[in-house]
Amino acid sequence: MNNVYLSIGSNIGDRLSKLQQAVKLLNSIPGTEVKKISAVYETAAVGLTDQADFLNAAVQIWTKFGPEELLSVCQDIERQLERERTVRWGPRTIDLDILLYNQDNIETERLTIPHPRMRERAFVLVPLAELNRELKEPHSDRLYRDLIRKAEGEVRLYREAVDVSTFLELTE
Ligand code: A4P
Ligand code: MG
Repeated sequence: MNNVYLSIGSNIGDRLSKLQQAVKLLNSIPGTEVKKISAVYETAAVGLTDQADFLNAAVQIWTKFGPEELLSVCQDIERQLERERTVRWGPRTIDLDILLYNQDNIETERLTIPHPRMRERAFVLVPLAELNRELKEPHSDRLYRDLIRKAEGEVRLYREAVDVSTFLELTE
């Protein structure tokens, strides 16, 4: 099994429900198991700032899928949750990004892992470091939690961390 960390985010409609549906769909795929989910954070938009606040969380999964297959799985879930893919960095019902795949460095036409912008983004680093405080950048000694101080964007706790089955039952 491969140990993978994902970032999930939503800033349109029922944001919490979109995160829950994404986690549920991930968990329902044979060969993929959601191990842990961080607290949910409400975050100011980074990049294209003139848009609604996001809910963001990080998820740890175990999966039998290779990186490219997993990307297709994530994109399939985005489609199922009717993500409107109009503007880059713009509003979306759901976004699933692969942050880390084991401790591999991956560079293909479709995929860059570690995710190229993750180390600058508080909405990624805060939930990620919460899942695993000892997590380091592949091939470097930097702990992700040590990058938080210089990272960009406002992050507020929205829902405390709970186990995966409780998370799926939270209501707004
Ligand atoms: N791609 C390359 N590497 C990866 C990876 N590690 N994981 C490619 C996932 N995809 C990866 O992504 C565009 C292409 O990136 C994919 O087709 C895939 O082949 P996308 O999800 O279709 O488009 P996007 O998300 O609009 O663009 P991008 O570049 O992924 O944007 P980001 O960097 O993910 O930023 N602010 C807050 N507060 N919270 C957010 O969640 N999200 C973004 C999106 C901007 N600002 C935000 C948030
Ligand atoms: Mg994305």
